Amino acid sequence: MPWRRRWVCPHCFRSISRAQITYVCASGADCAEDRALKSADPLSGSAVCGTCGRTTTRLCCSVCAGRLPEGYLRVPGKLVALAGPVSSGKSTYIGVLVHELLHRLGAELDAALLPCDDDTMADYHERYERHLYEGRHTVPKTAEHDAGRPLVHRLSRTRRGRFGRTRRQVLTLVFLDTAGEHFASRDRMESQLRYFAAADAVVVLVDPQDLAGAPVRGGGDAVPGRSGDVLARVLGHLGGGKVTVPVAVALTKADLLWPHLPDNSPLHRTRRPGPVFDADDRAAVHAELQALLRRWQEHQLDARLQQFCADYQLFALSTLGTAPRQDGDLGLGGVVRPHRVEDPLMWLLHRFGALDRGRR
Ligand SMILES: Nc1nc2c(ncn2[C@@H]2O[C@H](COP(=O)(O)OP(=O)(O)OP(=O)(O)O)[C@@H](O)[C@H]2O)c(=O)[nH]1
Ligand SMILES: [Mg+2]
Ligand SMILES: [Zn+2]
Ligand SMILES: [Zn+2]
Repeated sequence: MPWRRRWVCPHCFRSISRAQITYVCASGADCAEDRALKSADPLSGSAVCGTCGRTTTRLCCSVCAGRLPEGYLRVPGKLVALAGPVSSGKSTYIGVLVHELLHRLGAELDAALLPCDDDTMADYHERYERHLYEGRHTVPKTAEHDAGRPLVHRLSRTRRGRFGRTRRQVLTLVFLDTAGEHFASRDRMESQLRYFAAADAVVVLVDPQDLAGAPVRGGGDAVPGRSGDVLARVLGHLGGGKVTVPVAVALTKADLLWPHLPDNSPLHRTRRPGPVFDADDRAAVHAELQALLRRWQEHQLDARLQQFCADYQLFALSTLGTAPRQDGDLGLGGVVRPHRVEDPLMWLLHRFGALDRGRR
């Protein structure tokens, strides 16, 4: 496989060349060397630390000092970015999705989720897991000044094709979990520009309470019409003309919608387990959501998507499975019971050719 000339750093989203990628010593506290090991070629596979003499395979971006995931130079994978307005459920989605991939879905899809480094694991626990799964409580609102590090994971899967051929596909999931306020103004949005410019796919979260005609309006922070504005801004940053990368638009908090939907609505169904993309189910859910948006007088949203995106799909998911109590304690006895949180990723894995062939 020919080496590429440039890579996108998954931490600062700058385009970096071979000269901007350096080895660092991985001995930690055992070694005083904290600078980049200059002379070694990043493509050589390893370098020896001149101070402690140990071999290291750890590569960093010399612009931001962020660590590149194992195997990143050879397989950068598809970078998936996340967006959504205030209180749309971004932090909860990250917290629950990563947990599901680590504990349940990974095995079901025969896929491995690898955190980029120890920082990612520590950040994940501190910001999400600790609250949701130990405190049985909602995650705190992301502070506006919080310039948190992006959470970088690699989801890799080996697809079994015909004649026993296998092919590895990697999604590099980069969650830059900023406060939703950052999407509220054009200025703030500039800082996120590189993030979206670097994305190979985008997941946009929408709180149904922000949709003007939805039967669930009235949540504390809800601003009818806001989702459409955010969407327009995000799409505007994805490219001058038509956005060509796949865009997954997901209504969060679908549990609020369920009581208002007929029993036979596809939004009640659960996904058939297994590493297979169910095209019929996908089409049914997408069509149902288009119909609902029309009924809620939100055809603007869908019209914008049709106008600006070459390739988009609508999803409805519930990260918690039910509304939390007023004090933030989780309902359902404190247990997180997600519904279809994996759907946008399943679609993207399918789009990037990483799932097995259907049974049909
Ligand atoms: N009913 C219901 N409510 C949810 C669900 N997930 C999240 N919420 C509610 O939505 C609130 C906001 O979720 P967050 O994940 O903090 O939203 P965010 O997009 O990170 O918000 P900012 O950090 O302010 O940008 C939570 O505190 C919950 O009260 C869900 O699956 N169902
Ligand atoms: Mg948040
Ligand atoms: Zn960087
Ligand atoms: Zn060293």
